Amino acid sequence: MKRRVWIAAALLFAVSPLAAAQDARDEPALAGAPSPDAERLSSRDLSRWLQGKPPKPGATPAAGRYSGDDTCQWANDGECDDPGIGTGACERGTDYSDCWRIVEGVEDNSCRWANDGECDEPGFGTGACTQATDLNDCGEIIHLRFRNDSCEAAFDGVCNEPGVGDGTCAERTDRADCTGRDRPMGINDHYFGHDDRVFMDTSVFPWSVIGQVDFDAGGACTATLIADTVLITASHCISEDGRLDARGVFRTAYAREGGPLEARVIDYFNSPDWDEERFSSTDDLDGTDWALLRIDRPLGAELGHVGARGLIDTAGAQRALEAELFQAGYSWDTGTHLSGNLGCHIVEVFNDNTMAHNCDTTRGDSGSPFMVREGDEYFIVATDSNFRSNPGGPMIYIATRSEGWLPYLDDFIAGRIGNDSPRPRGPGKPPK
Ligand SMILES: [Ca+2]
Ligand SMILES: [Ca+2]
Ligand SMILES: [Ca+2]
Ligand SMILES: [Ca+2]
Repeated sequence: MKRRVWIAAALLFAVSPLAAAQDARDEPALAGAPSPDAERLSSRDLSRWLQGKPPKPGATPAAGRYSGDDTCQWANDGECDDPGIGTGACERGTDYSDCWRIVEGVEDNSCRWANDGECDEPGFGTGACTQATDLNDCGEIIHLRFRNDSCEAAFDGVCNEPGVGDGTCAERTDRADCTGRDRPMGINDHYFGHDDRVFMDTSVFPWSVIGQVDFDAGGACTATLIADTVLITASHCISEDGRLDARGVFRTAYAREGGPLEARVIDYFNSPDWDEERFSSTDDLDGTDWALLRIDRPLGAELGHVGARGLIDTAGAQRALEAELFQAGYSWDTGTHLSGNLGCHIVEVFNDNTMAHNCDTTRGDSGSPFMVREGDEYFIVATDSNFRSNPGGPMIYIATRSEGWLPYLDDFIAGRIGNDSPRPRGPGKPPK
């Protein structure tokens, strides 16, 4: 066993829209190409790079061989951080051990976790292997590395990256349109073989009430207004090192005329059965991965809010499987945009208050809502939780069903329960 994989990683990797925009500005030119220190690119190298393929080994003259050291603070974390090739978090040449394979086009199976049926690269996999050392398991991710869909013109069906398209997108920010939507099965960025996400208009309900909480303790998760002053998100978003801390700022309706609205999180209530340690080490407590948050301004009175429904309790498991789901969240790879799915489905209902789904979700989507629609009304039936490793098969994506928190909702809205109140003994039994 390497370790359990869960979307709590989103806490480490989630980026605020501001930070993402900053990253985009910092992107180097001709990103992903061999080091500019190397010989000038041949047209063949350039065309291979544009197709997402690394230069052939040996294509770079020895005089231009990549060299350097591991003095960067992000050295040896398994991810190449060299500017022009990787994330750009390190000075050029100071992340040598993580970068040299990618620069020289050496994709191999040298990791000890190679050929175990699970992708172990950072980002796309468990992170147990260095990039480019788990080739057979990670498959065709070469053209996905260091690219995203953060451009304003992403997901519009036209490649807008410079060189290939009209250049209205920065390098490497219009991935789906420039490299296609097919995705390998079994990677953590899980699109079930195909990325079907679209951008949502956050000036329009219900997308206007799906926002993001930037936590004071670090990290960010998606959260949704379900009452004038109440949000629903995932418990793992407010839990770290055995402590619960929900303090943070909720921002929503980014595209609203007049700008986004924001409020402070001032209280929370999560499952009495929540246990971070057990959640992180087993699959036993996924049904408790929910948290109600209270904010200090009635944004729901201004913007409206969605409803909540126990879909399995009210419709039964069979009809629930047929329901069209609407999901949206602040995925790590779509920049400042709210991205999501129109018409994905529950694929299995579990008795522990969870369900598996086929909605395209990734890091940053933690806490994001799965909704059903009735006319103009939307009802949250679950929130995004984690994914389960499934060697030999695609990852299993787990959402926490609303049935778990519905019994507490009225009491939390009314202020009868919360972080400063004693725990109720059970559903519907708040303390006197
Ligand atoms: Ca690194
Ligand atoms: Ca592997
Ligand atoms: Ca585009
Ligand atoms: Ca898909």
